[in-house]
Amino acid sequence: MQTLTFDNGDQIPTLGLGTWKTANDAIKPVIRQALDTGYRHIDCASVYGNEVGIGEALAEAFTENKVKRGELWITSKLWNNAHKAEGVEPALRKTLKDLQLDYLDLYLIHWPVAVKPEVGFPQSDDDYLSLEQLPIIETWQAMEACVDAGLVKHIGVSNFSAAKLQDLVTKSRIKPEVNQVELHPLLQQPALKSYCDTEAIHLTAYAPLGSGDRPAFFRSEDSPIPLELPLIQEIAAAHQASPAQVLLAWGMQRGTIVIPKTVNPERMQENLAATNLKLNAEEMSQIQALDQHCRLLTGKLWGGPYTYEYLWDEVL
Ligand code: NAP
Ligand code: SBI
Repeated sequence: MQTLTFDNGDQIPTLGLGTWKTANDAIKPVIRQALDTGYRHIDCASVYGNEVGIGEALAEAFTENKVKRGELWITSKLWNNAHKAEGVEPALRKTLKDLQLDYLDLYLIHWPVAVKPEVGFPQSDDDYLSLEQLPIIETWQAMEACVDAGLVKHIGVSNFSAAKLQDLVTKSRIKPEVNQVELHPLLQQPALKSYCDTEAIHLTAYAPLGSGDRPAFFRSEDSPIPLELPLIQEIAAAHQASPAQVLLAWGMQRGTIVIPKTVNPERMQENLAATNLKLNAEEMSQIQALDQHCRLLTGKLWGGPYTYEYLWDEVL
């Protein structure tokens, strides 16, 4: 198992299983299969609505002595409606109850976007709380308290720009150790990567295969498809590997963690085997040249004060 190391020596497997879009009533066999295949890192979130099913799969695997808790890396995420200081620990405790765990390895603020506690998905501008009304540092201090309480070992963020991350780093007692963002050859985010490298913050790549099954709401008609890029297919053929393996190997070789989602047992095996594929320096630099700064999951899903420019600290 290939890993990256945290300051305290803890190790996160560089390849984990994504769980977004797998329904609660379908996820139990998927997690059981993943553990049997050798996955030791699962990426979860309360908003995916499937943590109960994941918890049942984990509990069964522990009872059957298939794997021990200490051998797993379990990440989950705080949803946007629980950013108020008093909402953070209850949200984490709900996730722990659903997952049937007594601690998480990593808990992330899912988005730098706050909505009112009674709102699940915002429908109108009135559903939002601005970052002036609810500064991220207040949420972060409640995350730090969860570490102090032994409920989570590491804390981090997701969908944070370098500017938002830097602001948090300067204000935090426990520094954010991970930022989970969209990363694939069409969206390489070199400036964010370089900032995270400097601060020793691990980057996790979501949608590392291009999120081909993302809901229509997130798609634009002419989006390119990373798995279908001719260069990716040529490199795959040269290594007798699959395009998915090339995308994942590229992500890991540039020092990021990848969390491909699949419900298919053969693809699970294929994706995990990408840890054995080594690309050469020329292939790495050819893939580097594919960057188009193209977000496949656009940040245009939020309203209120959370415009694209405000969210990503860049102009569209
Ligand atoms: P993804 O992993 O890039 O792509 C998933 C799609 O690729 C599915 O359609 C899957 O189909 C297919 N696939 C998997 N392995 C394949 C292979 N070897 N060959 C061809 N196709 C393959 O997309 P994602 O699920 O959007 O992202 C991964 C994970 O990142 C999520 O599940 C979630 O855990 C996390 N995420 C986090 C955020 C965030 O805001 N923090 C946002 C998005 C995603 P099958 O399942 O049918 O195999
Ligand atoms: C959801 F369950 C619902 C909406 C949604 O929008 C953005 C993308 C996202 C997310 O926030 N994290 C994901 O993995 N997908 C998502 C998930």
